[in-house]
Amino acid sequence: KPFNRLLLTGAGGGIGTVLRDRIKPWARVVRLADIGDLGEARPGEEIMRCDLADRDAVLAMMEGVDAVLHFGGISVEDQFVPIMNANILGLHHLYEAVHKHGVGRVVYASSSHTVGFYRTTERVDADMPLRPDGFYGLSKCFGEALSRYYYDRCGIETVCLRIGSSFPEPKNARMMTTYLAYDDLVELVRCALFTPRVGHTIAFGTSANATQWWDNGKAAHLGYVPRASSQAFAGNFPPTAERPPAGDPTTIYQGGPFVSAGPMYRD
Ligand code: 15L
Repeated sequence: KPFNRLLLTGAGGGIGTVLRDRIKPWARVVRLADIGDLGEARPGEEIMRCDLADRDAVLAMMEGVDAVLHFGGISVEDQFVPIMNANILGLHHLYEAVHKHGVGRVVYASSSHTVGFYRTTERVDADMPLRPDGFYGLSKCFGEALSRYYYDRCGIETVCLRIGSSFPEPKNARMMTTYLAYDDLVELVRCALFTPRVGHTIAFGTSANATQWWDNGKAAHLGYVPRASSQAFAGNFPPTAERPPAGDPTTIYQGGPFVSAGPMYRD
C-alpha cells in the first residue's frame, strides 16, 4: 500500500464517514481522529479522540503519520470563538505537529465559502481575491493562507479543496451547482494525495454539474475529472418549486444561506 499511516481528521463527520471506508486501500493503517466518538476500530484502523484546540493532543495524533487528510473542525457558520478554537487555533496546532513530525503532505478541507460573496453570475478561479461569507469562510481563508505559509517556509505541501456541497444528493436548487458526488469527492482526494509535486494548490470540488461557478484551471495538474452530475436530481427542483424571492441574498451570492447566517449580515 502506498502509505504506512494515513491520518483522517473529522472522521466522524459527513465526509469523514464516507472517506473512512474508501481510503483503506491507500494505507497499511488509517488513523481516524475526531472530537466525538468513532466507535470500535475496524481492521486496519486506529482511533484517536482529539480536540484540535488541544495542542498536546494534536501533537500526539500526528506521531508516525505519513500524510494527513484534514476534514476536522467546524463545518458550518457559528459564533467566532468556537470557530477560532477549532479552525484557526486548531489549524495552527495541526501544522506545527505536521512540521514537527516531518509529514510531507496535507489535504485540507477548505470551502467554497472562502469566496461565497461572489455573485452567482460570476465565474471564480483560485487566484481571485478571497471573499469569505462569514466567520466559517474566514477561518477557511486563514487555513489557505496558513498552509501557503508552511509551504513557503518549510516545504510542506498542501492541496486546499474548496469543496462545494458533498452530500448524498443536492438538498436545494443552489446545490444543483455546488454538488460534489461522493465518488467524485473520493477521486478529488485521491488526486490531491497522490499527484507528485503539488506545492500549494487550491482546487474547487464539484461534480460535472450543468451550471459551474468555479474554474478549476489552476488545479489542472491534479488531473481531477469529475464523472457524476447533479443533473440526475434535476427533477427534485423544478422551476415551479418554491425558491427564495428575487433580491434574496441567498440567490444573489454563491454562498447561499451562509451569507446571511452570521451575526454581521445587514440588508
Ligand atoms: C460548507 O462548507 C459546509 O461545510 C457544508 O456543510 C455545506 O453547507 C456546504 O458548504 C455548502 O455550501 O453547501
